[in-house]
Amino acid sequence: MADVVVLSTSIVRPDRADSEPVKIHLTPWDLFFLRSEYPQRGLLFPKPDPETDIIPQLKSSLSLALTIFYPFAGRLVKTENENDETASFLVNCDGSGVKFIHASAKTVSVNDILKPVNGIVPEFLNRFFPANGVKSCDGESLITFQVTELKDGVFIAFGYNHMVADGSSFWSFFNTWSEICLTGVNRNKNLSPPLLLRGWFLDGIDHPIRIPISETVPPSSSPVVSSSLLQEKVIRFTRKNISELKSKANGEVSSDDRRISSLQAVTAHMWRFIIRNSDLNPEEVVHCKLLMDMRRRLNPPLDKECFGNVVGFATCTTTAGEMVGNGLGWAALEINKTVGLQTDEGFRVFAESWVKEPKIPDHVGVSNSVIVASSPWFNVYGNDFGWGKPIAVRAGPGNTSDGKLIVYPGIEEGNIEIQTCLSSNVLEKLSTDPEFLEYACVV
Ligand SMILES: *[C@@H]1O[C@H](CO)[C@@H](O)[C@H](O)[C@H]1NC(C)=O
Ligand SMILES: *[C@@H]1O[C@H](CO)[C@@H](O)[C@H](O)[C@H]1NC(C)=O
Ligand SMILES: CC(=O)N[C@H]1CO[C@H](CO)[C@@H](O)[C@@H]1O
Repeated sequence: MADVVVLSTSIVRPDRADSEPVKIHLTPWDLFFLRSEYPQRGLLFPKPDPETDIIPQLKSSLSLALTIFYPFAGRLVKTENENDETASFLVNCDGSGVKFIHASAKTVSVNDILKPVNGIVPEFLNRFFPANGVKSCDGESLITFQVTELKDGVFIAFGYNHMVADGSSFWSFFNTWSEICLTGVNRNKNLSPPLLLRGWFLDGIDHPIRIPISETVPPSSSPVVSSSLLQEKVIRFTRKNISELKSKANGEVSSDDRRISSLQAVTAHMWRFIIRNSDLNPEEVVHCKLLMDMRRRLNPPLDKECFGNVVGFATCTTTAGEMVGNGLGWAALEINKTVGLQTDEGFRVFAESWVKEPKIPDHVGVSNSVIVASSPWFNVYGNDFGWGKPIAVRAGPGNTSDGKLIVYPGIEEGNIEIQTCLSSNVLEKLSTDPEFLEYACVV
């Protein structure tokens, strides 16, 4: 249905660049994403005043935002170390710029995205995203934008290299960009304090890290689950649903354990009902993987604002039988304990053993697992470029795998929305399961 016409493709460079480019060395957690696809997100906006030409405004403010967040305007540099068949990588902040696509899809309206048929995230949405299939190791623009003008709205989508930034750093950049665009900051003014980079915090680990060449090339075979069997729906939890789930979970555990958070209760609810509707044998092992911001968990902690990728994976493991035989409180407590185990020590031990034999996954999914990414605390709806706040957020293709849950704040304060990717039959059963729907609804 949707004809997407590319009107222009250009490179936006930072307003100014240093003559001596900063080089960012990559940690084991960065390199872990070497073969993963760019995460992609997009915001749906109302239609701007037809008199305003938004593209030049977006580009000039982007150029200023890139002057502050200069690592995004750099390039990934690969060096092959000839003597031992390894390669090393770094990000050279050389001001090369970012790719910016302007497109038009005048047959698509805002409601085609907000109220899709059967609640299934429509396939045409994929064509509004600029980095489909791009992997971190491809060495392209470290962030890519596509602004698609719709019949009655605008979709601003982007894909970024996860080795350069995690969600927390990405949204801080995006918030700065929209603010510059809205307020039209003077070019000569000092925009904001200089970006705080991470620095090398891994004592005893030499950098650049050397990785066997065989681990650094894109995977040739496609993943086990063909993406055609996968479908996505957005599941909403209202503020009331969340507080009810939280008190239910805490009510089911002993009084010493009553510190299960809202997000842990919501995640546990999703995980339980996905497993219940997956028809697994009781002995099958199931996982819940949570991407976590490690900044404040390191010792000494990194500043909350520190730019870069500082995520760790917390993996909670059980069996389908245990899961079905236990309640919400039990599952939430399992998650709570796993989160509590993510410490500075564990993080460093992982790094030390990883560098001895670097292994890079083709993609982060494994079978029978849910993967929880993104966060309800990101400032998504505060991004006003000058013609109104966003009306929805969606994730685009990019290692979308069976069990991927992308968590966002809802447009109403206190809500949580989860873009849920599952094989179509499990998704269908989940979204019609009355017990699941007691605390959630499909958008
Ligand atoms: C969950 O939210 C929906 C929509 O507001 C509401 O109808 C339902 O009663 C809520 N359920 C609980 C248990 O809070
Ligand atoms: C749950 O997590 C919170 C925050 O990490 C922690 O303070 C609390 O001790 C945890 N509860 C249990 C029972 O592990
Ligand atoms: C793991 C997984 O499902 N990867 C998919 C990521 O997206 C590409 C298309 O953009 C698919 O080909 C992969 O199957």
